[in-house]
Amino acid sequence: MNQKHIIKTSKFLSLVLRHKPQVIDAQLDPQGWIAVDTLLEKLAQAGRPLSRAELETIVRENNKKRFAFSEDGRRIRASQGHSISVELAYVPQEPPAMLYHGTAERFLESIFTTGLTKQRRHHVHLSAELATASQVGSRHGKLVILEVDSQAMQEAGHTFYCSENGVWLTEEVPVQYLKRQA
Ligand code: HQG
Repeated sequence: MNQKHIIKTSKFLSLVLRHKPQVIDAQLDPQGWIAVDTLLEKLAQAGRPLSRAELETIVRENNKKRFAFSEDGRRIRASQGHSISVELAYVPQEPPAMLYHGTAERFLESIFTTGLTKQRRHHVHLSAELATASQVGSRHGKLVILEVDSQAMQEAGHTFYCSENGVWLTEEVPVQYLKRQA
């Protein structure tokens, strides 16, 4: 598998495991899992054949560790980023004192009116690393980095979760905890 094919397949897997399992006539369980055998079978039937070894390569090499196998290796799911309803059983965790959110300049007016809201996902996504926030924000347009006072939020009773691949998640970030990075 070359790099291009890996990325293309990985994007298709994100679609299936986060947003639209129906595109390959598959179903996820309430926690977002699907049996690996079923997934491979459905992919083949949909004309997108993938071997177990190729799937393992994708899971291992994915730059953001978007997918995870169950402990016994029989099931797979996306670690975060779903738009369909799943219960990932995240455990609340204490965040670093400050987190970052990368976004596009054109969203700022709205963000500084209502705060960061989760849009079509289940949470607002934040990162501990500036580099990650920059990448995320650049996808949307002219990059702006927002600093989130996660310490003050936590003290005020907001809950934070950390996904298996290190993305920080929370319900919303009210305006008073946001600052545009100079
Ligand atoms: C913005 C990727 C207007 C928000 C990344 C963002 C991440 C508002 C966009 C993960 C707003 C939503 C998530 C408000 C938030 N008014 N705009 N009140 N509140 N926004 O893609 O955080 O590659 O749903 O700033 O790496 O960009 O998929 O969220 O620009 O971890 O694995 O609305 O997606 O991961 O965009 O990215 P998204 P995001 P994957």
